[in-house]
Amino acid sequence: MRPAHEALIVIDMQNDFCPGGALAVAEGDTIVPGINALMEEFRAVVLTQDWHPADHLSFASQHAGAAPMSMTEMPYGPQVLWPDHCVQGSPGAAFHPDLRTDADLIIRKGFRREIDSYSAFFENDHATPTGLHGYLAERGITAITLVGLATDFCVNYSALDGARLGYDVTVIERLSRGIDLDGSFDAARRAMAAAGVTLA
Ligand code: VGL
Ligand code: ZN
Repeated sequence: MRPAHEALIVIDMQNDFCPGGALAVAEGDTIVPGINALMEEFRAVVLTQDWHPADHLSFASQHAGAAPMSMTEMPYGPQVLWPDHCVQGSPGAAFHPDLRTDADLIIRKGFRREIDSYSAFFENDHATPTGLHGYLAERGITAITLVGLATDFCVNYSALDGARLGYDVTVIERLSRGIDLDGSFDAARRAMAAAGVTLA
């Protein structure tokens, strides 16, 4: 059993990010058994859930003529326009049916129409908090292990924010899978390594 100051954070293990989903990550479903097993080791387990209104501005469908996976400029910076995914209350937003959901906390993110939220800690303006940092700090947690989807987006942003906030951050690559949009997978691995994140 891990010490009480370590938490496992399971990022966005939802149907829409698994094969057959709206924004499927290749082999996204294959990591579920390993994640379930790892939960046994941790005294603190947090799940995140991508949770968008149907008219979320990260959806290409909200921008006339925009193709999914194209880029746009938002007030907070560049933003990928995604296919509609993880719409609040839809089957695609539900956790993978085999994922253990007996976690301590579920953090929902991306629920404000105007702003996307990849990181478990901050929205994409890097300023609006999700509340996770306060939760972990109050529990005395100083080390976090990240697994889930997608390595190069939500896992990456969570790892970088976690390191910036002073956590000891580990990403278990065997229990994460990436989207890899224009080299984003290698770029994310390099950014995490440079930030002092342990890629295990
Ligand atoms: C994610 C794209 C859009 C993720 C969420 O979980 O990595 N990626 N929304
Ligand atoms: Zn999303």
